[in-house]
Amino acid sequence: MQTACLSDILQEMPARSEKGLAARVLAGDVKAAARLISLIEDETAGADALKYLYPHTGRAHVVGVTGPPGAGKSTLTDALIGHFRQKDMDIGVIAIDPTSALTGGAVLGDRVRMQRHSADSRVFIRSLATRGWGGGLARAAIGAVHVLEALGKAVIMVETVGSGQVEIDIVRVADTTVLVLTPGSGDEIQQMKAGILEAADIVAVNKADKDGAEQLRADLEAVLATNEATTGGWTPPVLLTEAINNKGTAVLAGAIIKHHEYLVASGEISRRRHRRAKAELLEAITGFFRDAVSRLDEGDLLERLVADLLAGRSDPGTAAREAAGRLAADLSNAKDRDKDGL
Ligand SMILES: Nc1nc2c(ncn2[C@@H]2O[C@H](COP(=O)(O)OP(=O)(O)OP(=O)(O)O)[C@@H](O)[C@H]2O)c(=O)[nH]1
Ligand SMILES: [Mg+2]
Repeated sequence: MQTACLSDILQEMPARSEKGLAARVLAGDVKAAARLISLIEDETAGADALKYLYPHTGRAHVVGVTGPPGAGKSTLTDALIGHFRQKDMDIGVIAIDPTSALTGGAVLGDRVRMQRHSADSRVFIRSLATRGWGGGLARAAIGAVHVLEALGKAVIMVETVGSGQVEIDIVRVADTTVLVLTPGSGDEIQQMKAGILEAADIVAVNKADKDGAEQLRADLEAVLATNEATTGGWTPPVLLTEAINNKGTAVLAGAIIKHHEYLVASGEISRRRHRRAKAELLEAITGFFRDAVSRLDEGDLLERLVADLLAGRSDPGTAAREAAGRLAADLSNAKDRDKDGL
């Protein structure tokens, strides 16, 4: 009994400090934001702080910048920061690379390429490396976006390396998705047709200083023209850029702002926010169950059910129903604890 009380107290402690952290983020404290993103990244905590921040989110324009490795996403993002800063906008950047947790290399590259703005207090740049792909990464990315929204950023850019599902997950977070391609990637257009290209609101053909940029633009425009019906009133522009020479980047920045205006005027922004909230909710629900399932192994229930199976006293379906009943009870207890804590 005593240990249970102690563990309850220990559980409540981070909740209290996270409320303080949330208050500091809302007051514009950059260090608190960085600390909170670290908590979310480590998946150790942070959920409580997000609870306090959530009512203050949803005002930023979230821009996803995605594309194959080395396409120039970071260099382009760096140029875009410059243009948005000229319009006096506060900027947040989250650079995500699912492989960087292993190599550490790309994160360093992103930092170096965006360091031009590191001294600007109104630009917040953060690399995010999480252990897993898929759900965990998407959850951390959405969490980090919320922190920067609460911090008061007007534009939040999320850079992700194109890699199938992760990329699609991140696209669901963004209001505007910029796909960065380079000459030489023409063969991939057919493959992309079914996936990421359909999610692109703006396509940047970067490294336009190289051969084949015009051809790639023509090919992409041809493909995108056939997608028009699915994109409503917006046909994704295909823009030539040379990020290293800062060419075409002002036009790209303009297109991003124009797309936001289109989203607001057409009401499409509400549909996208609805989609985002739904994806986030489903992810949170899945997280609840995943955590609860992993805790099953801690008690003796699972072993007893396995013993029943082996002894022929039960079958997997019946045993699973019993385990699910226990999970439901656990979740409902957790809910009661939350209520008491408020
Ligand atoms: N020739 C040429 N090189 C460019 C251009 N833009 C970027 N680069 C170079 O391409 C390389 C990759 O640029 P990054 O901005 O790091 O590309 P990235 O897409 O962020 O790369 P990852 O995050 O590693 O996937 C760097 O060496 C850049 O200098 C461009 O317009 N033309
Ligand atoms: Mg990069």
